[in-house]
Amino acid sequence: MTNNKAVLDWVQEMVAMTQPDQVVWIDGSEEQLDALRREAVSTGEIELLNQDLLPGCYYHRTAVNDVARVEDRTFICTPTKEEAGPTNNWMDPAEMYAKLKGLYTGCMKGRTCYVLPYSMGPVGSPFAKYGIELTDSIYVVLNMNIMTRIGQKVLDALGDSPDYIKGLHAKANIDPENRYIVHFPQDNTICSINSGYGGNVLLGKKCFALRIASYLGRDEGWMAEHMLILGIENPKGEVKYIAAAFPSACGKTNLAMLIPPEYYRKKGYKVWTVGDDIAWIRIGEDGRMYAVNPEYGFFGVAPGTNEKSNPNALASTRKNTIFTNVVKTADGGVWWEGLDKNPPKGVNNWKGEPWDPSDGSKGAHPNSRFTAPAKNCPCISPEFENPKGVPLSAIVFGGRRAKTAPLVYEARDWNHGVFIGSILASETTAAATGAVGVVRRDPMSMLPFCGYNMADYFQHWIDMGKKVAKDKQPKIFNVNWFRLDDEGNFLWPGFGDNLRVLLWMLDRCEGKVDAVETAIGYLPKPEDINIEGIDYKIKDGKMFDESVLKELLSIDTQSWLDDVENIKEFYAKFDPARLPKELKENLAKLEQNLKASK
Ligand code: GTP
Ligand code: SPV
Ligand code: MN
Repeated sequence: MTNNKAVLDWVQEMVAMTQPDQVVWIDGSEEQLDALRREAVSTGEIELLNQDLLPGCYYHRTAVNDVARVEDRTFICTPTKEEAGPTNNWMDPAEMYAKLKGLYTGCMKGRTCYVLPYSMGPVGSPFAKYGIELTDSIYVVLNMNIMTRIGQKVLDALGDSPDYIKGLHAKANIDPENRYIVHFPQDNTICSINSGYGGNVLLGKKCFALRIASYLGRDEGWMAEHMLILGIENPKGEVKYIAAAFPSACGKTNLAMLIPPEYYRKKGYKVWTVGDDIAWIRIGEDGRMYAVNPEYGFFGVAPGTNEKSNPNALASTRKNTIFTNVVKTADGGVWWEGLDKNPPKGVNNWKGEPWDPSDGSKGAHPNSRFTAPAKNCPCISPEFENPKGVPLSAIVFGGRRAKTAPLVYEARDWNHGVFIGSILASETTAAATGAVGVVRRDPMSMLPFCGYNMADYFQHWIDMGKKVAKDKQPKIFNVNWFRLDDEGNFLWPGFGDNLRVLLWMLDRCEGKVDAVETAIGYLPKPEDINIEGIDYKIKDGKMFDESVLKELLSIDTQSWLDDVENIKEFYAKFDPARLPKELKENLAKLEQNLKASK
């Protein structure tokens, strides 16, 4: 399939180490993919779902101990520990290569090694980057076929160039004690072993498009971010684009596909999805920031997805989709918590065990997922494949905060916006193994995904801002859809109604509304967030109204001062010489402002 010596030599070397019985190159043809689907069905690796209900759809269960990203087993192996920084696990590259060699040697005996060429970004576009993943999992090949552009066309576009990202994945024994997800940024290499779960094994996604790409982007003057990209079309037909960084399982897919509330739909507003997880951002010829989605599909959280919360995501999963760790129903359909109020009876849970929904246990894993082609999405943007990307009007950061963070606020300027991103905090979710619901700092939602020292990453953000003229810089905002009342109910309706907040942002970008200057940044005047038509019950006897909006826009100075102490502790992890002075200045200013407003 290729004469590329750099590719052939590397494949040969990896095959000699892993010792598969066969090597199969993936050309991307439907015939080959279909044969693989049949083979995986015959071995039970995947199950065919009801083809009348869900044509082209398959079902998969992972090992019970292998259901999420493993941050404690994810490494950035730069030559020095300082390059990886205090927020990444690090090991000396030579030591790690030796350890991995021990684990990989002979691990594909009796198996087939698939050689999978893939592209992040449209093949042949100047912005695309290519990778080759070696894997012994048909499930991985089939998922990568949905999530990326694969096959012969990628090798043709790569030609003789040695400029590709090497990825070696082996399931081995799915042994959690020897599970490693390792990045060697200087070698353009990713090694993954002993997992079969999404983000650990679909190497084009978090490993390449974020960890390796963030490293490349710093050197090459662009940015790889954990962001959705959406377009908002107004009744005049003008479309403005927003990118938003929220930590895992904090609402990117939902916001990217939102359906405007009826009030806005009637007026002619539309939302277009460009991406739901990853944005590569470059400065375009006109000096503005442009974002592309390097992916080709959605690897979305299933629980909570329903006809009301996210009909576009649901519609995207009705054909040619792979479901992982959800419930398979008796008629060959799928179910998960939050799909509807009728859990199927007499079927197995995601673990494959008999399951009784009335005992309170969950049928689907909280991090169960669908892998759906982006082109299935009813609101996929016409610009989805535009190799130049879309111009950004605004950048949004957000997390899950029960208290403290208001519904929305705006940065005073780019550097203040970088500061706001750097202090992003959120409650942990089921998307990674470990405790759920613990507040942690997750700068730019990149804590698990930054491929180098995060202090240098902050500096890169500051530097990128300097390359863009002030009037062309996207405005930066922070949002929190997850504020709770004292009984744990969401105060804000969320989902489609989030558009109301995005429209305030666009009004700010166009200079159409004023804001209130506060200690933390600019807040909306409550009357500038349109709440007409909101019909949201917070709890029995309490409907959303203007007073709730005011509460959502209030700032509790003491809890912010407590947060400042926490931010200081977080910043103290970094080498003070590396942490940008602009961030330290903004932290000092925040503290000073809060004290003055007390
Ligand atoms: P990753 O794929 O892990 O990066 O997640 P994501 O950021 O795309 O999150 P997603 O949109 O899948 O949402 C995760 C969970 O948050 C789902 O259970 C949603 O139902 C819930 N969620 C999303 N948006 C909102 C919102 O506006 N309000 C509330 N209350 N919940 C939301
Ligand atoms: C996330 O955890 O942010 C995801 C899912 O998007 S995974 O691909 O597993 O990383
Ligand atoms: Mn994600």
